[in-house]
Amino acid sequence: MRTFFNLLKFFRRNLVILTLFFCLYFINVTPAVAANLSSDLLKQPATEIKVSLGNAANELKFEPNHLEFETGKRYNLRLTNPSQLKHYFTAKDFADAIWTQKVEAGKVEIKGAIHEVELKPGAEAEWLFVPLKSGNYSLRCPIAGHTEAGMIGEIVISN
Ligand SMILES: [Cu+2]
Repeated sequence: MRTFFNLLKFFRRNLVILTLFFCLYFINVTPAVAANLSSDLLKQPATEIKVSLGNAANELKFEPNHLEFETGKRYNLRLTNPSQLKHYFTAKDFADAIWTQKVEAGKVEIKGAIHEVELKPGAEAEWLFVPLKSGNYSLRCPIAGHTEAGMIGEIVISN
């Protein structure tokens, strides 16, 4: 019983420090995951998946509008816009469930978290990422009238 009280006293005295360690642990999860991924997974070739934002006939839809990914695999999502309209690839919850290595467009590479990609007419972009969290996520183009016209999609991440 005395040991228990001593332990309790120890915890109370060190609560601030313990809390701090706990916080640091969570803050460090993403960089730790990234470090693990970069060591071996990023050397693997990425599975290529193509998605067209709109089409040559200017129909307001994603082609395909259903995407499937698996956690722990590396993907290269190739986005194209063959239409004469500007479109967005917006999937915020999906973006939170993946680790983005980079987004490449033209001669530019953007590293770090990405939540939304805008493609002007004729534009192309490559999104390299590794899904981390399984779930069903929604995709849409938030330009006025586009979501309403059916420019929506579903993204499934499975384990
Ligand atoms: Cu659109």
